Amino acid sequence: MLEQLKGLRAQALEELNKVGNPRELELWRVRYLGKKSNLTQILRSLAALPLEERREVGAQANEIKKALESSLEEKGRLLQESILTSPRESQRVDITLPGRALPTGRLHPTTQILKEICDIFKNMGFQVIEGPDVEWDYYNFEALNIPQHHPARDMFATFWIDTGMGEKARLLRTHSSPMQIRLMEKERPPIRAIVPGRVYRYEATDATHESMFYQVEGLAVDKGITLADLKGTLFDFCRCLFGEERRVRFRCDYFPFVEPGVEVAISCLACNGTGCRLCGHSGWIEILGAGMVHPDVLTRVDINPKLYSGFAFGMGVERIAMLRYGIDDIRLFYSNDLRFLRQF
Ligand code: FA5
Repeated sequence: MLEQLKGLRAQALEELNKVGNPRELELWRVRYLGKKSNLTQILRSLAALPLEERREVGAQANEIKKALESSLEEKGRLLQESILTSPRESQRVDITLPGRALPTGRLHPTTQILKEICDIFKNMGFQVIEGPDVEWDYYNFEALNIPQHHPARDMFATFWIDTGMGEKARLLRTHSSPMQIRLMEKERPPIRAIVPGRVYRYEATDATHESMFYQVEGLAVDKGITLADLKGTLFDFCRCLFGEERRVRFRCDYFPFVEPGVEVAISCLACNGTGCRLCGHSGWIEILGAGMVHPDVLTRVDINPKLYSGFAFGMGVERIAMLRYGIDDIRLFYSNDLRFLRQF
């Protein structure tokens, strides 16, 4: 029996060496330490042995049992450690594989051109501020010399906001010019600021008209500001954005809140001024309206027009982006077509 015990120990330890996972370890435990294992059978049969043999075999069997139990415990600990530290085959990372390119986001063409426009004016000393999209009739029209029933209201087809009280007082701003009033109400000259933001018009869309688009308003008020300052500022701006080659047209226009009023157009990029669908066969694309701030507007915000004068302008941002990037339809900007957006 002593020989059998020796062999059993050697075999058990040899097999334990080959165990590679917790499942195999459990099978090993049942085989060598379980109720039906040879070792347990030997321990149970001790009572039937003569006293001398019982002592010797009993001591030996118990020693082997203890040794196998501690080997089992040690092996369990080692297996657990290796599971935690070495990833399974399926989880292993092949560091020799080339990396997968992640799709990167990019700025919308409107955002890109807005940033460029703001940078040009910041370099000229203009501060950048923002204002509300939902506006009062007073700021959008009244304070800009466009009272109720003034025909100029037809220039700005308006989205009115239903206040539930039946009156037309709140609206989605139709242009960025209301910010001229808000600015001059708060600040005293010298003022030099631009205001980028969304504006809304209730009108049919076509290649150069959207119902929601961006404008950048500009305002400069100080002593001695003249139309020459306005012209110089806008020509400089056009040169910075479009380069020396592009032709710039500066001619009279009418806006009730400026006197005199002007509009600036750029020679069409698609046809180079010969006339096409994009420019309505005129060869020019209008990018902004401007003028000298009307004395009545200055008076309304308590700025003395005898002492101060100023210029203002409002430019269409998408129209500028169209000229800059050669886009021939403004409706592409907000149709969320990734094939279009990925080009910028
Ligand atoms: C105005 O909105 C005036 N507030 C501009 C102004 C400001 C004049 C300060 C004098 C002093 P106008 O409606 O022309 O003007 O619009 C200005 C620019 O916005 C246009 O030159 C054009 O570039 C752009 N624009 C106008 N309507 C649309 C439209 N539906 N879709 C896209 N861009 C437009």
